[in-house]
Amino acid sequence: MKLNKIATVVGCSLGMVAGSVSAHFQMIIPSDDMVAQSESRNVDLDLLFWHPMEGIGMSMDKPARFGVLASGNDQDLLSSLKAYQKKDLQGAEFAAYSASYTLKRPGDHIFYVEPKPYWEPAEEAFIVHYTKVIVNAFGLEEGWDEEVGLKTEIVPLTRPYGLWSNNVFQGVVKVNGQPVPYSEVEVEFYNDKGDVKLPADAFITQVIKADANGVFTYAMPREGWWGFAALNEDDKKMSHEGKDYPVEIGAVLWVRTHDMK
Ligand SMILES: [Cu+2]
Repeated sequence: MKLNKIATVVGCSLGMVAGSVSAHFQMIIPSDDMVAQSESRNVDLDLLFWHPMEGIGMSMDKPARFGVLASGNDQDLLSSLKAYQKKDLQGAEFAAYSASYTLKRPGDHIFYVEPKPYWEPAEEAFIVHYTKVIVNAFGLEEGWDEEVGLKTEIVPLTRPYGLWSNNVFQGVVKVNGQPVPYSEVEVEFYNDKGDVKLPADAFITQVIKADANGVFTYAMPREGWWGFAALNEDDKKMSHEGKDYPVEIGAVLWVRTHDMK
């Protein structure tokens, strides 16, 4: 536990050297984003707290909530989580979680996680990233635009699977169910193989803003997993060692693009 905490601080100071202290992303990466009738019904989910483009790991605690919304049913999956150690691109190990889920019915499955508040010493703030990913089961394209009802949430306006590289993706940023005008959205590619060359630090995290209706737009330039993190400050503060600090609430959504071959 203590070692993990030290490793976390080291991980984030590395991020600071690279100039991207804020680019933490909660992640839920499924083994498949579209499961056909002919495929295995099993989906493996990887839960990480990471700097996805730089491949810098951080350790995460067991989440406060983890579940799936499908066909109008909200199912608690917290007890299915298994802790494991995930190696980052530098070869350091960090606490992560995985889960396995068997798809039973056709339709869209919205997997979501609410992590425990993470104290970030470098920012003197708590971070809570409410994170979603959508898996389509057996071709029935229904449910991807449902709201889970998280404190903050990106609701997709573009169907979040079956996306080509270079497609434009749009979503609306909500806090307490209401769109947030001009909300800041950070975008990162999950550079899991470490093969993306970064000409300057500004390429690590793309920064965009939602419009007056809370709608953001981004075109994803290559195949793989892309994370969108809409960041806002909670109206409540949290206490750390007797002092109150701000809480960054992030609405994170992961989508996968595929190259046209
Ligand atoms: Cu970090």
